[in-house]
Amino acid sequence: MKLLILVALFGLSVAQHNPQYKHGRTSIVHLFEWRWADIAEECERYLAPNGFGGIQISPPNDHIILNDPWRPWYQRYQPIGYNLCSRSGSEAELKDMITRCNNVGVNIYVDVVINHMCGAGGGAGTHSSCGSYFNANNKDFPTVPYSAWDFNDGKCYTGSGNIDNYNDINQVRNCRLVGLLDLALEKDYARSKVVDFMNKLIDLGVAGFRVDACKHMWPGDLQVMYGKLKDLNTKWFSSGSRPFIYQEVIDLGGEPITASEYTGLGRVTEFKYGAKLGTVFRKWNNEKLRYLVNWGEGWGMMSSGNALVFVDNHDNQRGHGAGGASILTFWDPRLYKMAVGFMLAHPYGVTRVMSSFRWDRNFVNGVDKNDWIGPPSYSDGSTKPVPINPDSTCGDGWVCEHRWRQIRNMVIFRNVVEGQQLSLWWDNGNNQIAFSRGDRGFIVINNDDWDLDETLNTGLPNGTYCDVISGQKEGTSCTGKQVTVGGDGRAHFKISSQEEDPFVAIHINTKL
Ligand code: AAO
Repeated sequence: MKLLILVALFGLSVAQHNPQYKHGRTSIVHLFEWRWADIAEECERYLAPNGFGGIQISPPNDHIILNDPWRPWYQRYQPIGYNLCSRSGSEAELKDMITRCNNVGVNIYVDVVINHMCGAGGGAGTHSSCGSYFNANNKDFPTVPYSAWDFNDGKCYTGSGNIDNYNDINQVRNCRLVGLLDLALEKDYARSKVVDFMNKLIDLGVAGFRVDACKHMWPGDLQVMYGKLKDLNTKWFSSGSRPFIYQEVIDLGGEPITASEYTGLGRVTEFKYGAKLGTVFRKWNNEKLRYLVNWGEGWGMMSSGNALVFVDNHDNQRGHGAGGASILTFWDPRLYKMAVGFMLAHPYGVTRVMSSFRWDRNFVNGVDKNDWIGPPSYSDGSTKPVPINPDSTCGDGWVCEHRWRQIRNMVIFRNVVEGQQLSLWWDNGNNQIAFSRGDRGFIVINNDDWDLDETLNTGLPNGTYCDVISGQKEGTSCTGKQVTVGGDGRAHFKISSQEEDPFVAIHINTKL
């Protein structure tokens, strides 16, 4: 009996680590600030045909509207209530999007902001995305409803009421993160409101949640709330499927709160991944690609089964959150494509690809004064649609990294090699590396300042393969480089250090 209970508990906790992907897909794309109507289209016309597993969407609930600065992206991290009208669209549009994406096998993961409501200085009025009245001065959020009872201030002992010291666990969890009104989630009432909100989304068909600011919530409170979540909607998921949970905890070391306090509850965002990978690809601190031979746990990261990984996210691509200057983004496209390619080829973690919008950066003493700028918008503040150009890139300031050939093709590569061991590692002792994923895929990267010219064991069956970085297989022909693998599994690779993309990737589905 005891054993049965243990198995049941273990099964439950493991289930919350499972992305519940459909059709053997393996990656999430964060469509940061996209409108629901555009996401629905993108699922049908692009994400499903190209094997994307799911989408992280921006917070869908009622949020503050700010004028100073004008409509910053981060207003969506200041909830006013849990009604589902946001900068990305109405509840009807959200529902239509979730349905259409599920129907083509693409999961939706919702970024949920449950630690807090708007900033203490948010004022009073109806300046919210649903147009609902609130009063931040007396902590009145009538649509939930929350009142002063539901907030933590009585338990915070800093003079400012804010988190002043990350070395004090109580401050981090009971005080206000950058002045945001901090919910008292040890109370059944507040918990029930959060659970109702998340369960409503589950009913609509979402597959799970990116839980914002988990460092600032007590793991025990989260455990109770996660335990009250419904199973996923059986219209699209097999019965008994638990919602996927990945928690935002920034743990770069050096603070008393660690990611490991949360890994029993679900996955955790591994922030060391992008910070260290950026350092390696930039060759800072004498780092070399060859050191990636034991990438993952060997680099002091959490175990693969607990990790949600990414090269950059919506915060650290613009100097918010953490990670620092090493973070690679679309602003450094050549290194970025290589780093994302490496991430998608490597078996560690559940992978998330970023899809951004461009903004006018304005660096003053190394700090971007325009880090607040919101998505491409009309003068009334409403978000612009994502137009698709004839060459399949996006217009109007939408970067769409997920549509870059090199990145999209590596998302497919990851699906093809799923479950295969990393093997046949090769390096030149410096910044040229290669490895296979069993007998299904092989990648070679040259980040040295000289050419790579090597014959390597690929582990693949003999034949001619099409490189998915310089081009791809189209019908029976190849628009990129061709690689000939002999009966002994060996193939010759030549990658000039001057190439636009100095890496090559082949997999069994690109055999010509
Ligand atoms: C806005 C304004 C504020 C204003 C506030 C209220 O910018 O000036 O006071 O409204 O009116 C986003 C924006 C915020 C914005 C907020 C609300 O980023 O600028 O505030 O919406 O609109 C911490 C949290 C982490 C959080 C991150 C930004 O732990 O959870 O800050 N990320 C999430 C979201 C994010 C969002 C929120 C949370 C809030 O992804 O988009 O904020 O919903 C240390 C700690 C980290 C801490 C960072 C940053 O990191 O470890 O936990 O993250 O500091 O404060 C080295 C260290 C590293 C350290 C880092 C930075 O790298 O190794 O550990 O330095 O010091």
